Amino acid sequence: KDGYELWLDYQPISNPQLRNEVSSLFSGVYFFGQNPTFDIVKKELAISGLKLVNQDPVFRTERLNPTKLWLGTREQLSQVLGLQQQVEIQKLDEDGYWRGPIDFQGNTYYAIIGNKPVGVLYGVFDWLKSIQTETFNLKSEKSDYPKVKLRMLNHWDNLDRTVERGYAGFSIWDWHKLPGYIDPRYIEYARANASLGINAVSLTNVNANARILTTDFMKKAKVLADLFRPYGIKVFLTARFSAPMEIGGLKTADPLDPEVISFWKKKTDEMYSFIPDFGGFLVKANSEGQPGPHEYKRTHAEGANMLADALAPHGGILIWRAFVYSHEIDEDRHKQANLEFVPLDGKFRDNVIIQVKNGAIDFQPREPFHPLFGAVKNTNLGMEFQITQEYLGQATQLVYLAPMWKEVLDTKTYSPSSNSTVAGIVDGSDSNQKLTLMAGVSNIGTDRNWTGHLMAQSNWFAFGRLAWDPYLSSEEIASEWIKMTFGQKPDSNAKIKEIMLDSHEAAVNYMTPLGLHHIMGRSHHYGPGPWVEGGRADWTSLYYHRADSLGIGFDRTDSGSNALAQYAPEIANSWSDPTQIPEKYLLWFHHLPWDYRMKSGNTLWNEIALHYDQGVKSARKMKSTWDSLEGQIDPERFSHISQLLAIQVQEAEWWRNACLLYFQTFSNRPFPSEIEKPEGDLEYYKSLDFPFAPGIRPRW
Ligand code: BDP
Repeated sequence: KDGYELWLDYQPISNPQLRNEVSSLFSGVYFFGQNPTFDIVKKELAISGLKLVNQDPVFRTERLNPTKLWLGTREQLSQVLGLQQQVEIQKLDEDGYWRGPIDFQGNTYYAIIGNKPVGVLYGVFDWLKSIQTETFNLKSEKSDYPKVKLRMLNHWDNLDRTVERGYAGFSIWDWHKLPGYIDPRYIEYARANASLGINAVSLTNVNANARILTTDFMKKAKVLADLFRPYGIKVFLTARFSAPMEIGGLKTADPLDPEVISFWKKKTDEMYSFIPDFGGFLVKANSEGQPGPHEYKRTHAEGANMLADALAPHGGILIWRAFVYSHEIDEDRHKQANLEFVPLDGKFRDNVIIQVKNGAIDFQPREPFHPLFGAVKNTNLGMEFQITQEYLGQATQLVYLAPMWKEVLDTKTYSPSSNSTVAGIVDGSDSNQKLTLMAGVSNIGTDRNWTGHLMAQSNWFAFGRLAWDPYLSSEEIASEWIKMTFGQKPDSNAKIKEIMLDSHEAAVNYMTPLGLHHIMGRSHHYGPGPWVEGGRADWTSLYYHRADSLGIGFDRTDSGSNALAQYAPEIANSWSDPTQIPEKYLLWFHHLPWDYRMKSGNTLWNEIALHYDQGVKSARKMKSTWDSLEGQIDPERFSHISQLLAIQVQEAEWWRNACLLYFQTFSNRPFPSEIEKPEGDLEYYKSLDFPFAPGIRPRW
């Protein structure tokens, strides 16, 4: 067991009643129509039938008895469904499904019905999941539909197969061998995504290479789009704003220049000639050196709308990232996206989505939600999470990210209405936006187990589940994943779940407790680097922690950068008060004295130290809990995870020791007595060098 099968490693059912029921359903399968998606469903039934109940499905050509399992769209089944039921199913949106028993002419059939073929595929995956998790009930009905329209993976994959911030090997897109060679992984990848309801993928890095828009590369992308289509997955590509100059021979990329407009129109038309259902472009502009409309004194809206207009006749979507900040602007980086985008609210075309990271800085272990959520009211906003663990231990650490994402999704924004939450804005229920998006920066690569750390598969899974339904709990998602990955073993599963649910808080504690942020090693972001200084200020740690002899933290209240004013008054007011702000965000918004009294009664210095130490203790507990499972988990996966947890414990100690020794040079206070003495001194930790840390941007 090396993890290649992901959560689709259908393990034999032991429960005899369930086995009989499932066997019986597999013994008579009838499809009410034919299409490429149903061919995929058939394949999935063949794989799962054999593995779950050791039986090949029997596909019948006659609809009536002895068929048992009926599959089709609502329209295809209209003759056997009551009117009321058809209406109910229709309400489930275009990607929704219904499954349950249907009585027809004296017999009962089990039916899986979608509004479209892909709904049937989603319904079948959900049904198979209910079998894997032993929750299937032959007699009960279940219906579901995705709350978010575009459920999307963003690959940061370069055309040379390196992956920016990738920790699981190289890119799975073998551009060199495409279009001629189809790697079987492409299919496994599509299958895994479809099993979660992921319906869009952007194949290339946001730090884009214009070459992807050349005819040769369009032919390559077409092969992937054709493969993914029956799985309900649309392909997007990243568009480099300067492409008109790089591959179009123009002297400018000014979005208002007629030749530039015509370049993009022609390129887009050409793209659609290869991929008729092409999703659209994803653009990073005027951010971290990427070209954009500002070079021509044009706004983000002018840049985005020009591309959106090229896509609109084909039904395409333009996704424009809000991750913009510049060190030339003397303004807290936290504020820059709102300063740019709030004045443009309402100026973007209907087919534009602004893709906003979950927090205003950059995928930190814990960030308060991005203030664009709630501040912008007439623009489509999409969420961008990072599945790859750039700032969260990369591929050596087990950090289950659902609790972090949920914390953001569940937060109240108090705007547009007093009950609004981030999830409600993202899924449109609070914002009324029709075009909704949740994107996740992928953690997938060529490693056999796809994600480097086997447990990081749970983050791909959790992202997909939350994009489908942002109101699911981290715990239920973990339970599903564990059962589907490790099988039905109540004792060990409870322990794995405990490890997963503790892991995010553990990492926050040993990396960036109490609102500290961006204190990782320079450029690779691996390990601690609170001392990083020099060069561009907003890429140093000192810019963010602001430790000095008086205290620590970034003052973002009205006595400081006043970033807090970008939130609704309910938040700004209470978070401006250090006694009211949740302590987990304290130093994000406040610079406080080392002897500041925390709610626990400890001084701030002692509290910081105890949080770091608690992080180490939690990591050790995760390791010992895992090790107690020896013999209950297959040896290959047991050892893989056990070894990585040993590294995680060392890294947690390293983080604690390095950060505390460094901050102590400012606080000038002793460690609380219970803290272990660090192994090395500060100079030792500062001297550590990682020239080959994975996932580094080649040019940084
Ligand atoms: C940062 C990464 C950088 C990405 C950038 C982005 O360090 O590699 O290019 O985000 O999101 O987190 O564009």
